Amino acid sequence: MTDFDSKIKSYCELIDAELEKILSRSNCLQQVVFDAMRYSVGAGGKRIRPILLLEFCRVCGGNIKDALPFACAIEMIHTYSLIHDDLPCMDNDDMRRGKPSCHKAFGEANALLAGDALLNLAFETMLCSSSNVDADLKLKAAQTIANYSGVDGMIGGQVIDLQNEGKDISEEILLRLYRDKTAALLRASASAGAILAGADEAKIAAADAYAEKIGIAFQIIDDILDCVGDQSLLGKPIGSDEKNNKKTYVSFHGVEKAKKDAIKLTQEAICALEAFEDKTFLTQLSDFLCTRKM
Ligand code: GRG
Repeated sequence: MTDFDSKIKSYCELIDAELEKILSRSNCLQQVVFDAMRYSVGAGGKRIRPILLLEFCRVCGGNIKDALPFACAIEMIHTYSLIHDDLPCMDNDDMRRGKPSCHKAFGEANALLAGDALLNLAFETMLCSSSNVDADLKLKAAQTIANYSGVDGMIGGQVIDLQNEGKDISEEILLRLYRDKTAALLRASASAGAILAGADEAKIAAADAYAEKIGIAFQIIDDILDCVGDQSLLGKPIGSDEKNNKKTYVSFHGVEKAKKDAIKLTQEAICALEAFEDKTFLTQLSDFLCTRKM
């Protein structure tokens, strides 16, 4: 195993153990919703957002144990967005992370409530965390996460996406959509990690700029995988964008240019890491995301 793989593994173990602690509950009257929350959180995501948060905290001189509640919170917000996105009133997807989506396994009402509950629990986890981090920094990190995941960020992106379904949108709107729907939560993760470490504004801005670039590249890669990916690795059928007549970066430019542009954005992201002394893992993570198959 490479150093990079073992670092990913140890981050994932730390995050998964903490998520398990936060979400474990037995024999309560609302058990079904806890089961639905645990089912979706535990369904095998890559944990990219919490890893980014912990690593930016570390490279800015912070203690990753102190940032762990925030890392779990960002994964809970990400999972809630996937649960809601799969609902029949949104994308109506039956599979997620290689398993039946939450509403297929637990019914629509329970899936809706599991998503809502994860969002609330995320904020409770951040605001009640008993770490050594200064209260002002915790507040600033939670505010940043609220802003990027809300109506001016991820939710806003989802609204623009739904409103433009089947329409002939411009490339400018498409990129705005990618920035809000996909890059915003990655920006929240990187910025919150730097904030919790007490980084200065220049470092927070560099973390944010890095995550914006890899976020847009991430969505372009997602479009490529939907076209030419391996559905057994992706855990969901491919070709859904074409089937739904959805405008994507690939439909504008084709797979080859999309690949080139994702590489260019990744290189620009790596340039933003100049602000940090220890950038080995983040550089490797950028390349890993750019060449991912799932
Ligand atoms: C419903 C509020 C609300 C928002 C939905 C996140 C989102 C917005 C929709 C999900 C579908 C989608 C294509 C989102 C773009 C971001 C993206 C590619 C998410 C998948 O992230 P991964 O690959 O997932 O990190 P895992 O399963 O590895 O965690």
